[in-house]
Amino acid sequence: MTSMQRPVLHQYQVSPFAAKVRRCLYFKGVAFDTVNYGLSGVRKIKKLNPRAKAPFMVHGGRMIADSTDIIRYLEKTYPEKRLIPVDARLSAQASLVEDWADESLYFFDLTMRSWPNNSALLTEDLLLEDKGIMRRLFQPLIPRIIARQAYGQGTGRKDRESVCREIEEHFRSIEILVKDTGWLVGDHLSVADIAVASMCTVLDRAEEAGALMGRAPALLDWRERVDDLTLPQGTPADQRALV
Ligand SMILES: N[C@@H](CCC(=O)N[C@@H](CS)C(=O)NCC(=O)O)C(=O)O
Repeated sequence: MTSMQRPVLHQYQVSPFAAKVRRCLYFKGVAFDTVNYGLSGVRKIKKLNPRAKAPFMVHGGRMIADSTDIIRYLEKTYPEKRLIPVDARLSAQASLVEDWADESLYFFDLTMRSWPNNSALLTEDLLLEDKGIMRRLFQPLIPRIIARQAYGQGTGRKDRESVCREIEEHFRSIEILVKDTGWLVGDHLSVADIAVASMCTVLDRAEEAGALMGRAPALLDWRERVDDLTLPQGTPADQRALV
């Protein structure tokens, strides 16, 4: 293990991208510090990360932005417990699955959680760090801001029935992929499992996605396996998006 200082993860705590990085750190047994931001922290984030997005990590005088790049950095810096397969074909598969989680599943999360029946929980989650006037200012705007992001990407333009049908198909695909070895890629936990499980954890907070996952036993078993290896022991179910 490196003798450098502890990595510092700058994050929106509820972000599935931050969760993905934290799970890698837990799995690798790397001690780290966090700096949490609320929605009112965008200006502070921009000063440290010109892309103005979180998570980003500061370590050994470097700033690394984007969860995918952070994990590649962690893999190089702490290679002891690998999360990126050595085999080129498996590594390519893991990379594609990770990108699918980040760029497709994420927008199902934004779409479904901005629906009126889910938006109170979404608002509560996103305002975890915001207090006072900023909280009151953002509160009524959040579902619309999130729905606009999902609309811009496209998933948010689809009717509810199509969105539910598509996410159910994605859950079925996950079940098929984990059937033989227990893992999405190859026969070990990889970054692919961590990226998809992180998205499933937040998707679970949408009533409809939670109900569909509840009818996917192989997916639930696989999530338990991933959680056992990548979350602190004994994390209660309702804290799995946050630790
Ligand atoms: N590709 C990035 C996505 C990060 C991302 O979209 N973060 C969101 C929070 S979940 C964010 O910073 N949004 C602020 C913005 O878009 O201005 C990653 O993997 O880290």
